[in-house]
Formats: sequence, C-alpha cells, structure tokens
Amino acid sequence: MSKQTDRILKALDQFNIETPSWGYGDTGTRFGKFFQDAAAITIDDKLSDAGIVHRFTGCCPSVAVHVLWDFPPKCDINAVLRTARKHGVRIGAINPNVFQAQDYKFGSLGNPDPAVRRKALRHILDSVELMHATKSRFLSLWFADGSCYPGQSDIVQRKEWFAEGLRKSHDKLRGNDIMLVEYKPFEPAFYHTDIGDWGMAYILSRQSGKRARVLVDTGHHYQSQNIEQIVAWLLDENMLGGFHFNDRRYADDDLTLGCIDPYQVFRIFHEIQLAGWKGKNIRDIAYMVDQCHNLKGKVEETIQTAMNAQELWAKAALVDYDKLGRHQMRCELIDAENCLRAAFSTDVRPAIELWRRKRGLHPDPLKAFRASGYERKAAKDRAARRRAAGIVQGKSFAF
Ligand SMILES: [Mn+2]
Repeated sequence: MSKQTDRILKALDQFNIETPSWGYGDTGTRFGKFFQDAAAITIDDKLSDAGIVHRFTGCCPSVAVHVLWDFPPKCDINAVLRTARKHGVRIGAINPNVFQAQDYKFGSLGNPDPAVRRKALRHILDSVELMHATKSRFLSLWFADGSCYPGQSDIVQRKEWFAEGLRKSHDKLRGNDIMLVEYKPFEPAFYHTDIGDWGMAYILSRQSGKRARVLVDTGHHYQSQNIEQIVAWLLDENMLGGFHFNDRRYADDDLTLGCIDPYQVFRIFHEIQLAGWKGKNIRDIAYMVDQCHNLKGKVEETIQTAMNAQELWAKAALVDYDKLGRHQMRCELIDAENCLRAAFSTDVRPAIELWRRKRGLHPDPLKAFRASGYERKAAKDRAARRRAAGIVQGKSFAF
C-alpha cells in the first residue's frame, strides 16, 4: 500500500460526522415548504434514516437532536434510546429550543422580562439533564436573540444577562461534558444579534467556565470572512468546540457541505489536521451537519454530505507539512500554495473506496442506498401514515 493511501485510511479512521435529526423531516424556507413523501414524521423515522446513512457511509454514528421537536415534554427517553440502538446510532449533541415559543418574541436569555429569562434557563437546564440521561457529551446552544432596530435594546445589558444565563447553564455540566456556544451575525435579528461573531462567543464561553467552547457554523459568517483563520485561532486557544457544516453562496443558505466552495472546507480541515500534527488535541472536536434539505432527497443529501466531508478530510490529510513549513520560512509563496493545491487536487476516491471495502461497506454509498429501495418504501409507508393520521402537508409560510 502506498504511503498516501495509508495516510488517507488513518485519517478516515479518525473522522466521524454527526447528522441532524431535523435534516430528515420536512423543512422549508421563509416562503414555504416543499413536501416529500419519504420525509420523517417521528423521531423513530429520523433515527431510522440516520441509521441508514450510517449503515452505508460508516462515518455517521451519532444524531444531533432538538429537544422540543424530538424530545417533547414527558416523552419516554428510554424508548428513544432503544430506537436509536435498534438503528445502530447514538444520540449526539442536545440542542435546546429557546426560540420557538411566543414568549421568546423579544429573546430568551437576553429577554428584558426576567420570567422569560428564567423560562429559557430552565429549559436549558432540563436539556442538560436530558444530555446526561442520553449519555451525550455535547450541549449545543444557538440563540435567535437580538434586536431588529437601533435603540430597541441595551446591548451591554443583554450581554450581562447572557453571561449570567450561560454561566448557570455551564454550572450544571460535569465530567467531560462540553457546552458549545454558536454565533451568527444576523437572522432572525437584523440589527444586532446578542452572540454575533466568534469573538463574542469566545468571550462568553471563557466567562462561563472550562467546559465551554465555540461552535463554528460555516454559514454564519459575513461574505468572504476567513473561516479557516477563525478555526486556527480557536484551535490555538483550545476553544474550538465543533462545527455545524453547510455551504452557502449568499448568507445562511444551508446548502450541501462543499457544494459551492469545497476548497474552503479543505482549508478548514487542513488547519485542524495541521494543529493535530503540531501536537494539539483535536480528538474532541464535534463535526456536525446543520443543513436544510428542502429540494434533494433527505437521506440522499445526507449521504452526499458525508461523502463530501470524507473526501475533503482525506485530501487535507495529504498536505506535506515539512515541505509546507520550509516554503513558508523561505517565503516561497507559489511553492507553499502549491503544497495545498497538490493535496487538494489528488483523487482520493480510490483510497476512500478501499477504506469502505475494509469495513464491509459498498464502495459507493449513494449507489448502494438507491439500490436498497429504502426511500421508496419509506415514501409509501410514511405517506400512508400521514393519511391515516390526518396530517396535511400544504400550509404556506404565512397562512
Ligand atoms: Mn447551526
């Protein structure tokens, strides 16, 4: 086996990516939803879909869950755990929901009303309990909080409320739990967002305690922002918690990972593997997907996502660090850049196919999934269940 193939196989052994339960259900845009018969209806369906993705890709063993959508109040947690086990996956990051209820119209942890802030904190603390009950390591926090108009809010007052709420959430963690703090520059707030960029997420995480880290959602940046630099800095500060991967052309488009700019994902992966090569601990990074599968088949798009991620991770594993370092020290710009390009241009697919064969997987997960007939069967079964339960798909966004 060539040294290159060996390097790819080792890199793939260390790379898993978590799929989101919400990626399997019907979702849409601000303008409406386009429904799919095969879309998951229940948490059982979602775990079944996630299990299928893992069965064909071998690199998606866990599923991120949303508390209110997947674990409504009084649901049987053990039954969900049994279902996950049955489908060969485990529960991954726990995502509280502090943005959906009417109470949160003007925010959650940053709401001027102390009763709403308490309600949000209560829900997050309940989510930590769920995290312990499901043996998940990650509490994944995203807040829609912010304001839409100048003068609407006292920005610094809200920062203090956030610091307090996050500290209290962090206090409930134990052992090797990790609290992930996500940021986003805008949407749904269009003037200021309480946690608007990585610096704010970093400050709040540092103030919360040693188990808090920053979560980088690749779609949550301004155009042309250098995400790999943010990643490199967070790694160097031991503050990189994980990722929500998706791709975009304009804003938070939630498109398939790597579909618009695969070289950017490669550059992010390169910074991570370079840090690992330099001795940083990169084993605890949570690689997760946060996409909206509106148009493509949901399971197919998730499989495509996992395959794209593996391919770009494998390419990033091929960078010659010694050579790169020498060119950097001599300011040999073209040669240094070509070090990255050489790795990026390598066709890693045969090595990835070999990795799959060694694990008893089909070399082409998408082809194998299509041949399995799973989607046809799910569409028939779920359409019938929707009819029987009187679930109507067809409401528009504002009606
Ligand atoms: Mn996200």
